[in-house]
Amino acid sequence: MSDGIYDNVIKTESEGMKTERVEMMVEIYESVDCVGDHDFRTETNIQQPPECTESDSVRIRSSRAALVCLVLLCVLLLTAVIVLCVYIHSNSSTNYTEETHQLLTNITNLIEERDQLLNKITNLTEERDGLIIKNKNLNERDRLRNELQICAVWTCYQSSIYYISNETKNWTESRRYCTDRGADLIIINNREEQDFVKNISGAAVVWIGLTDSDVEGTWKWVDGSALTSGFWASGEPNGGTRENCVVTVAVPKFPEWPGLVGWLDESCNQAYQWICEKNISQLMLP
Ligand SMILES: [Ca+2]
Ligand SMILES: [Ca+2]
Repeated sequence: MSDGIYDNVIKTESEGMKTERVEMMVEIYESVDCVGDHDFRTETNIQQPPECTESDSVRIRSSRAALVCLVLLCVLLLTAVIVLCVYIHSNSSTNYTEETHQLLTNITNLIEERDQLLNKITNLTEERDGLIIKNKNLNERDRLRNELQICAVWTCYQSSIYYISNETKNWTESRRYCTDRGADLIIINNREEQDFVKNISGAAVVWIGLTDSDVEGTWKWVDGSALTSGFWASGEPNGGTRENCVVTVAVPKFPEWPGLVGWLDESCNQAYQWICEKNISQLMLP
């Protein structure tokens, strides 16, 4: 009897401990479920303790409140952005308008300045043209004055004027003297001109514009024309390649050679007087 009672007591105590263990496990599972997914508990049809349902409600309300606050904040932020954009746009438009006005003013000033410069250019051009005409007239006057001075020094004969030098030079320098004055060494075309040269040269030996420097024996005038007939002295030309320029002698230079009158070929490096000839028609050229 006592053993049965003892066994019953032990059995009762074991069952009580098992019951408490089961209740503790249930509480643990319930706590875990509350922390975890609420919907999962709903789907598994686990009965929720009153404390868990109230916590969820508080959290949902908090979430809703946070969501509302977030939406309001977004609306406020969007409103602020819109207001800021409108302000920037209006301010920029004002600045652009002022800048455009300033640029138009500058363009107008530049156009006026350009017109003034064009007027100045026109006036300067007219003044330049006037000075050019004035300078041309002065040059023409000086040219005519020089020609008159030349005519006072040079001798006129038929259609040409002639200048006989007092100094002596070689043939090349003598010719340069003539060309520097728009003339050239004399070209004797006929007997009358040869007699004219004889008269103005007197006893002088003078260079004339005849040479065979290019081709020995082929005599050419300074204008490039070939010699057709000449007034060579007796025995001339006789210098070969040593004597390629021509002088004319009006008076026998050596008594022993009385016939040495007319043209002689001479070394071009010899120094003699010279005669320049210029056609009257060249006086009219500038
Ligand atoms: Ca010769
Ligand atoms: Ca000779």
